[in-house]
Amino acid sequence: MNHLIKLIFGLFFLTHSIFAVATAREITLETKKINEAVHWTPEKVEVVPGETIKFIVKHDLEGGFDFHGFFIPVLNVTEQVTRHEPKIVEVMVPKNLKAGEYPIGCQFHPKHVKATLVVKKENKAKK
Ligand SMILES: [Cu+2]
Repeated sequence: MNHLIKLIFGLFFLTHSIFAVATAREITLETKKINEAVHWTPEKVEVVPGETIKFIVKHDLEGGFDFHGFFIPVLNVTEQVTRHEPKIVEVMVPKNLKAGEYPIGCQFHPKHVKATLVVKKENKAKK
């Protein structure tokens, strides 16, 4: 009986974790130096309300700051990304988040050029 319960729990967690992996969409952002300024790139990141995003955030620039901030206020994301230590940030885009453009910045460096989180309307992306 004990084994059966363990098996059932095991199956539950297994299917649950497979589901989580399948639904998170990976988006990679990295620091780039353009005209002496550090940017988050790509410039635009498109998401749809209700989806789960797995951000893979990289800072591989040599020289300059050893770390940068990964700051998306609208998604309550505030992280620190150290050189050569990619950071994985998994977050769900709220279903009720209004379509529009929101900043992806760096909370440490005011001159760090922001990228833009583009929130699309939910049905548009399914066409
Ligand atoms: Cu920065």
